[in-house]
Amino acid sequence: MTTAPSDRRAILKGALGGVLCVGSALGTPLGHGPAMAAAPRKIPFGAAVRGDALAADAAYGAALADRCRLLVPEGGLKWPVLRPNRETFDFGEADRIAAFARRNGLGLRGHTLAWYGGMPAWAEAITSPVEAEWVLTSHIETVVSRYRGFIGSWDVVNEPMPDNPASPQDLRRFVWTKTLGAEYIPIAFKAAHAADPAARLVLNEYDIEYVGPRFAQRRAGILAIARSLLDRGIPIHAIGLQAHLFADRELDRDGLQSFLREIKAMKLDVLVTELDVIDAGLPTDFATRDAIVAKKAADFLQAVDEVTPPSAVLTWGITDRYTWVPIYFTRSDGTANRPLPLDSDLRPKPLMNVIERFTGSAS
Ligand code: 9MR
Repeated sequence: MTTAPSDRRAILKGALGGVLCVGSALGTPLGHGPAMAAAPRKIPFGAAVRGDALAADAAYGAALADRCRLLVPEGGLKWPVLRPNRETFDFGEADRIAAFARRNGLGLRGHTLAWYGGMPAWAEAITSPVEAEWVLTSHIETVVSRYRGFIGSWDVVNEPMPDNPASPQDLRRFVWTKTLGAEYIPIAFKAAHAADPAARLVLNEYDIEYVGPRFAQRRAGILAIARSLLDRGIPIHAIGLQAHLFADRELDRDGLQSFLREIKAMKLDVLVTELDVIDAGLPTDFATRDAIVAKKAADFLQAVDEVTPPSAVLTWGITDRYTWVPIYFTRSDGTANRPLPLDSDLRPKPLMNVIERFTGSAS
């Protein structure tokens, strides 16, 4: 759930007569000189959650409830889970996660409405533009309106850029671009807005924070999409930085920050939506590895924060017990990956401390 800019302002407790002042989350204390000390700000911290693990593993649920202010289903709202066939919507897993969030007083984000990943074969087989627009918009209408008023923000379009875009206008080839071209993006945002006018609508992307032409092109592509939506008066509220960080890749601080300045100039929010640190190339020793992982995340968060404090920070999982990373990035030494804030025994690692300090959730 994203927060309005006003909610992102930290309350600064004035030492002078206990006066309460409201000031920028990062900025200098307002007003009265050295006596004012900045209290920690509050940025909602959340994590992606797996429905099967939640059902089977009580300690995992307790860790999520204890550490998070919001959750996002890691798979429960994706097309292959919701749409086993054209006629059916299966909300079982998403509803169980929503019920868990409600029981524990947590917010929920929605992920995702239009994404190439794992589209069911029946949908991928659509060739008619008219049918494609109907299937896409009716899906969005049904899913978004089911959680209207509870899911506060949606990753409407996820990963629109190809890995190596030929130009900023290049888009990933899958059923919606094959049938509707670039127009699938405004169609999706308009449908999401119609289904829940209060929901914050997010364009979510990965691999935009590194040095090199491929990453610069991906940043330019995301900016072009956002600009085009705004120019047409189509609602978009935020850019999601997935932030699947590679521990051994160099961040392009300048490139990332000028990208963020453009987003800020468009008056869009920024969220960190899927933070984790891929440790496949790091030393075996846990303490060394965990320290490098934490430092990479801290460097990234600070670079973002210097331009625009994110309205939420979510990690893609809470514990190394349940992470997507080994699907693609297993370690050659045979030890398990350690990309997330809690280890596989649910003990906090230095990454947890970095996030708690950054979001103010430790205080
Ligand atoms: O972590 C998710 C993994 O469990 C799924 O198998 C996979 C396919 O649905 O998606 C993973 O999540 C991805 C997310 O939806 C989009 N950004 C990249 C994430 C990691 O691959």
